[in-house]
Amino acid sequence: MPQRKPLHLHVPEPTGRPGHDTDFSYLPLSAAGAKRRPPVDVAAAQTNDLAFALIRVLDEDGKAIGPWAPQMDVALLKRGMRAMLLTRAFDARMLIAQRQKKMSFYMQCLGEEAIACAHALAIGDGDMCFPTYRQQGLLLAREDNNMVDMICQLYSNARDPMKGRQLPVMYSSKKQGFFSISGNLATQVIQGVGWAMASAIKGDDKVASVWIGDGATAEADFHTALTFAHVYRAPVIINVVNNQWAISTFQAIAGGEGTTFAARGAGCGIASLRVDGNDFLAVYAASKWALERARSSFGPTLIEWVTYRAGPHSTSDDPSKYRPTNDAARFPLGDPIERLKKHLIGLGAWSDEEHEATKKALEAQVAAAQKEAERHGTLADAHGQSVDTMFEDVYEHMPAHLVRQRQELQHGLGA
Ligand SMILES: Cc1ncc(C[n+]2csc(CCOP(=O)(O)OP(=O)(O)O)c2C)c(N)n1
Ligand SMILES: [Mg+2]
Repeated sequence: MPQRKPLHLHVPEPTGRPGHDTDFSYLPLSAAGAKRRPPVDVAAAQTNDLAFALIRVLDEDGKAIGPWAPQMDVALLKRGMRAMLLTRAFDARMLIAQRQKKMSFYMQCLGEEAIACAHALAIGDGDMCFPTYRQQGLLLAREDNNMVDMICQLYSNARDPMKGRQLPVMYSSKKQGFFSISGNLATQVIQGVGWAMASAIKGDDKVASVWIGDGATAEADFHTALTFAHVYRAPVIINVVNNQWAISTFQAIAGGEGTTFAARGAGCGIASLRVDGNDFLAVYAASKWALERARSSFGPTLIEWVTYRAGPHSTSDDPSKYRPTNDAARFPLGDPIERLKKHLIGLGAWSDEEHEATKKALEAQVAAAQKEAERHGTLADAHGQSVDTMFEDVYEHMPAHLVRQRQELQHGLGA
């Protein structure tokens, strides 16, 4: 009898760990301008090659090249630059505020700013985003954004629009097309696809844009949502932000080894693109393409945005324990702000001086909003909502047992 070899499992490992560099050759790249741009009514199967490519617009010199180079005037590009700088300044200041105990928790999107900021410029009023906790740029890029409200939410203070019922960073703003964030990862993909289906059933013209990280795609909800999106050609964009990490877990553990996250869409009959997420122009162009496709009832698009989470997962994380500290600097797609800066300077529309002056002005804007928010308290000085507000906003008419419990609480607190 021939001896059979014992079976064994494959457990993917990142090539880099603290003390030795990552080999980024695991990430297939394409040259800027190299990939075709199909018409927005293309059959989903005709995009399959684009799920394994990397759509890029900005070349090494900061020039916009190829069929995906979008029509963006200088004013819009500068708006994008300001949005990214504002997002970075906001994150930096809120990180310090968390260390000062003014909030319990914070999450930055350092290195990923182009994705939410460019997408925000592409999306239409009335469209609904179903974001994760790392798309603060969707709000910060909007001209009608209220930064004070955002900081009050982070502080869980008396003016917190979420009344202290949500973890800090879980903003919600219906008016701004920013659906309440769910801490239960992947649930929103299914909800967002459902929202898009409802929009089509009503005969409305609004589309949904749903967001998920590489790690969370391993959840069953993601796959169920893809099936619904495909079957009914829901007017939705499914954004998978592949920032290489899910806390301390490398993206290969969620299934990124030997295939791509965009390929999940291709496998489900959904038009799929894999895009350089640190290329502001590519993000804008791909977002516009998918929006037009959805709005014309040609069906959903899945976009994998390739980027790198340059900061810790959250203020509770220490990435130096599981990855090399120079990883973000060595990531082959660079920094999104530096790349757009090079492009704008190349156009003769920006300079180092203007960059620094804009950064300073935006930092002052964040500081002023923070000061205003602090008038309503922070977590540290316990100026939160009164406890008995937790009984409100669930039922139109409060049931008797809750009225009784609230009275007991008020009585107990007063005693
Ligand atoms: C269903 C569920 N499982 C686990 C968690 C805990 N958790 C919060 S964030 C996170 C990592 C998610 O990584 P990814 O989807 O790649 O998004 P990223 O943080 O990189 O933006 C995990 C495991 C959760 N919130 N919900
Ligand atoms: Mg991730």
